[in-house]
Amino acid sequence: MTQAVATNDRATTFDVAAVRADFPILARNVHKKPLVYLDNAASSQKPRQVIEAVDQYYRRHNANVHRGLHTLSDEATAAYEAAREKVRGFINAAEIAEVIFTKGTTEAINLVAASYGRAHLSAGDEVLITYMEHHSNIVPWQMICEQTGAVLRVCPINERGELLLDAFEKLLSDKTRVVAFNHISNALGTVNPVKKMVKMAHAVGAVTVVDGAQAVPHQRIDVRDLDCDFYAFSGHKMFAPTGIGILYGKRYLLEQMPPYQGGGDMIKTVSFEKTVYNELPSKFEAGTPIIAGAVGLGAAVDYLERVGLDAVSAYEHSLLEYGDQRLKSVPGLRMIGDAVDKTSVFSFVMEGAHPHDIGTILSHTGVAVRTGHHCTEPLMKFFKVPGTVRASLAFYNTREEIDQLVDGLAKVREMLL
Ligand code: 7TS
Repeated sequence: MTQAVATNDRATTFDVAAVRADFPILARNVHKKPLVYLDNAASSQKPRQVIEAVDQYYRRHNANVHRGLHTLSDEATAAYEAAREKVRGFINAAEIAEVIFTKGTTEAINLVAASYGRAHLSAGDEVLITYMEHHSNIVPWQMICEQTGAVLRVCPINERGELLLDAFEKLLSDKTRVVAFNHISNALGTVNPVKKMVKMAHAVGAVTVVDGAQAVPHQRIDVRDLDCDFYAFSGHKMFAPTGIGILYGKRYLLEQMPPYQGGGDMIKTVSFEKTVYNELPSKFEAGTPIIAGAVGLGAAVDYLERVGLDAVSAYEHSLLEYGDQRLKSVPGLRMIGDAVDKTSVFSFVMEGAHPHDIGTILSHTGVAVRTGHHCTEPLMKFFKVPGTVRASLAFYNTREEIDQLVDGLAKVREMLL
């Protein structure tokens, strides 16, 4: 099953059989059929290197961090901080002070909305988001707007599922304080021109919050090159455990921001009269952190660095082109989201078949997809659909698996139409 993928600009070969062998779950059967896992945008599978790193941590090093003077606590602290340094290098942040561990993308965005928002927004200010945001990049901004009197603005999109950049520019003004948008849409696969949008937002003095949940597993991220002010992502979508994620923020902004939560670790000294907060990044990490999760995230970063994100992107692009062509030949299938710059997601509806029924039939053929609104209800309304069927790729997927999806859809037609 080894496939050699030659890319246009680099003679990269990508050994998909070798990477698949690292993911134990891919060997299992579902409904007596080999699992075809195409729900990677919801959560990715974990390579044995990540599973073993977490296992080793609990077997050999488990203790609380930053506290004990004993060996295990020192080892746990070293492992936790080593993971932070790995993530720093992975996204090319300038320093570890700018890398905050969170529970995931949702918590990272809530942290910025609550902390930066409360400190900097007031009545009449504006927060600009887009039509294609995940609920976790809509609701926290609605909440803070409600509390501060700021106004939420929404950048429209076209029928292909691309942002209208002219409208984006018109919506920016000296009232805009925050611009929050995703790097890649989870429901459409649209890749947004982040660097350009950051530049436009900065031109009116706004800070930028980029939701990178769907970008980090698929392409190399350089936060300094993007020049974004904040960048949020989740470990579990990039082959690491659930419950761990990252908020990157520029130091000068994080320094101005009040803590998000109070408690242990985020303080230097506490008295009933006055508490002095800790330095970055601890200021934003109250309480016992997700230590094993961070260790797992560090192992996932090592894994991705070893496989190589450029090779991953090139391989996934060839899968996307193959799948696009195959799926568009399925009678009655309408692709939702057809952006020129697109990655890793096929979102579609089929005439005469409800997405949930399609998902159920596919599951019985061993194919796992997600169906529904994908936490993007306003986007579904825009496309006038109740939801879609979404097949989302990772680098361990193959052309044969896409063929199985297409065969499954033939079965759907047989059974429902
Ligand atoms: N932002 C985007 C673009 C996402 O795709 C998701 C999760 C989140 C934020 C929230 O991430 P979390 O890890 O904090 O939950 N997206 C999906 C999905 O598409 N299907 O299930 C979860």
